[in-house]
Amino acid sequence: MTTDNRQMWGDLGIDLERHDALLNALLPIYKEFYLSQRNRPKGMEFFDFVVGDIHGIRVQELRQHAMNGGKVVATYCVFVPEEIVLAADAIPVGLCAGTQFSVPIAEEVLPRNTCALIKSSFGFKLGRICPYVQTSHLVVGETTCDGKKKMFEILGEYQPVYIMEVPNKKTQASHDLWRGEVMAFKEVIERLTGNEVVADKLAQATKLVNDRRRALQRLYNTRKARPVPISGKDAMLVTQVSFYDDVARCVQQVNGLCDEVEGRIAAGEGVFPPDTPRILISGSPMAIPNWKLHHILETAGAAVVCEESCTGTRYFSDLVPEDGGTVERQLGNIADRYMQIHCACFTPNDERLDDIVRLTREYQVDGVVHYNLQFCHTYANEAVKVARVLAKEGIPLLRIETDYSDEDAGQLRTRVDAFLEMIRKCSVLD
Ligand code: BJ8
Repeated sequence: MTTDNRQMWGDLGIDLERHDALLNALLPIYKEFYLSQRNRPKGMEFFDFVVGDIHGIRVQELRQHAMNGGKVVATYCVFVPEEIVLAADAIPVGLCAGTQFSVPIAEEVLPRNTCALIKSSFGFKLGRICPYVQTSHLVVGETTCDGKKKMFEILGEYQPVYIMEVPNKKTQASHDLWRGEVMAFKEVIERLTGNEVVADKLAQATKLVNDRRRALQRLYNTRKARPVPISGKDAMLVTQVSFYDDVARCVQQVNGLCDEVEGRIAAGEGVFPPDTPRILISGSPMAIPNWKLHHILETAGAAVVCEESCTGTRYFSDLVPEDGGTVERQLGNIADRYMQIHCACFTPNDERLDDIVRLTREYQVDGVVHYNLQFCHTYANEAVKVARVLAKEGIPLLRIETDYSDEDAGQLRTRVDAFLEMIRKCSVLD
């Protein structure tokens, strides 16, 4: 932690005492969860550095951009089209919302029976402990779930907020509504930056964001191998970091990591033995630094091989067509691609069920853990259908409802142990 960083955080209005406490809590957890893993790919060193310097160089870069007259646009949801932000020479940054640290601060204002992701993100702003939100000129919210939607109204009292209306159905009228929202967002970003979104720049930005999607798809494809060449914890960290790192740098680092990991596959090398139970996690997103469930599973003898979530496949699965054309046409393509994100806020959302079944096959999964943040009603209710469809497929399911605290870690560990035991017994009987 350098004096320059402290100066920068002070200038950003950070509560330094709280911020010190956050970093002092976070870094030992990272060491325990991540650095204790054996046989990690060397390419993870970059991501270790990024976490070790979590509020350092990247914040400096954003600040420099702002000092040069550029804008920083913060987001909380994978529905916000980053292509448009980048095309206007602004920088999109996905905000952290994955720590218990900021939850009690948020509970001074928000109802306690709100999901931890919402409370964590709001607490970061209220407690002035996140330099990313302090650096941003605009927070873009969305009307996905009720809790978020209403939190954004209150957040707007502290920070400029713009809310995109995400429809709740997938009808033609919903598609039209969303296309209109994407067009309106372009105008908001143009007004914020003073830069017009022109066709060439939008095509370049689309290619760049697609490159990141392709790199993450490539990384996830390596996890289909047996033995799995990278831990679930590491793979998820890569995705989490990609939400706020520079997009081009991230593409380069992820592809470099993939070169190495693909080499491991060719050499038959893995991080866990080949007979390790393979788990798909499906459900609510896991924003950085939420590593709790992965850590419990992988220290209990499982390998997390895929996440069907917005910090997993929903983030990068589909590409935007890169065939260019007018701004209007490209925005239409962007809108259509984002409507393929199967968030539980949609009704019906059967495509997500199809995705889960398909992923269990592609990743040769032995069991699914449905991860539900407490008080997240959309995913909790959708879990009923997930359970039915997996029962039909004969795939074991463990439903977990939790928050960011450590209070239930012991109980979760017991349930995970029993689940893995059951999977092992089933595979012996097969
Ligand atoms: S597209 S999943 S990132 S909304 S966990 S805040 S749903 S109560 S995060 Fe999400 Fe966009 Fe959907 Fe993805 Fe509400 Fe549930 Fe909390 Fe959630």
